Amino acid sequence: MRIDAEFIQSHNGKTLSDHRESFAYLSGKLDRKGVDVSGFIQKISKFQIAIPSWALGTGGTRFGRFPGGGEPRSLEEKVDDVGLLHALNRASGAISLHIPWDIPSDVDAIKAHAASHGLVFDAVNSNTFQDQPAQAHSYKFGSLCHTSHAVRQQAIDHNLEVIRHGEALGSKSLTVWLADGSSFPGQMNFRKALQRTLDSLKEIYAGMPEDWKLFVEYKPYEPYFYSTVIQDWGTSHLLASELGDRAFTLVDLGHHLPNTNIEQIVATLMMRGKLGGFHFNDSKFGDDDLTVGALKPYQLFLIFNELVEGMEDPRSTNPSPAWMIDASHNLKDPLEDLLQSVEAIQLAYAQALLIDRPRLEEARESNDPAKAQELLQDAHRTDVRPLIAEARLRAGAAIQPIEAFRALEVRKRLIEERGAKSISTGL
Ligand SMILES: [Mn+2]
Repeated sequence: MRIDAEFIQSHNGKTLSDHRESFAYLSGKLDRKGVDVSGFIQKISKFQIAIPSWALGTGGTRFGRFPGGGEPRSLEEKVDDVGLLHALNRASGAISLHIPWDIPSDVDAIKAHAASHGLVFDAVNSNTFQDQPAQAHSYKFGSLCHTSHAVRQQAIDHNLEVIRHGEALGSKSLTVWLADGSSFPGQMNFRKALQRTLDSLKEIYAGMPEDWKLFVEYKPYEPYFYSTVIQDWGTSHLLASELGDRAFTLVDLGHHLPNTNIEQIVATLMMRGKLGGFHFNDSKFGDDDLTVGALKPYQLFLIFNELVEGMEDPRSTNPSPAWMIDASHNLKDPLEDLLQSVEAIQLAYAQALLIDRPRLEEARESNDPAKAQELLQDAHRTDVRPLIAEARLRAGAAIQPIEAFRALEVRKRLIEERGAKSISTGL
């Protein structure tokens, strides 16, 4: 199904006067503070967040999965779902595919299909964390780090194949996340495993087109529980630095031990010009993959404070990072969850844009932590929702995406179209 512009317009009509009132109040306030409100809204509109193909179905835990029905049954339908989101918010104009789950049977057709929704293909993701039915060797004891050359070669070849699929689709980057690790002390020779991983990544890097980037993701534990080969940002940064200029670290918010200062990691990577990509989600305990901003919106804001500082600094050598949601939806409708996630990202970004940077720098230089906190929290406590809604309105999207999604009974219609038992590939 598709959402037509007329429906969105008429739905917007219901809340338009309310919206106008709150937008006028906020923009008047910001005007008086010297904020260029129009430029601000343009920045928000430009900020596009990729949706991963695996987040469109109901996620599971290791104990069970409770699908809600109407899940996309094919790559075409996954593109359709991202198209629905993009029609509602005009902020999710890219889809990130996972190979082998999403190998297109007809590349030109799927490209045209995506373009008809206004979508492009973001980073492609390889999978060496599961064995596929026709596969010669098992990844039970690792992939790029494996003790056996044949297993490593199979994993390298898979990544090269993913690059070829991505090239055909117009992607410009490959994200590598490895499950490689160990569950028992003594099981793995750390030095050899890391060296073999670096050597394997070198072959993948050499197989990338000149204009491609390689993103190296890290994670401290899970699925193995004693060690992971790429455990933290330092290890990822080491690998990316050894690989070359087109290799970068990718930060996934859920891939940190509790209380890690992620914003400081972001700042460090941006200082080095090595922050390549970002996976958004939220968590209480570990890699919980919850809705962005559901638990720690202030932390998300502090992270965006560093991102904005890095992005707006004219001396920064860091390329614009690739933004993606990486979450799993066990309880909510995946599409509603994604709409909430995109909005949470936009809110944190907008609040970070509002920080009075010259005054913040002044407070820092004069060692005034109370003033610095006042300035940060003044931005964070500003209700910027009318600005995000205005950005959507100007782009032809819904003032209230979830309300529109529900008014149109999207899920009911998807279930009618695809069935109550349709299951999407995913995590
Ligand atoms: Mn991730």
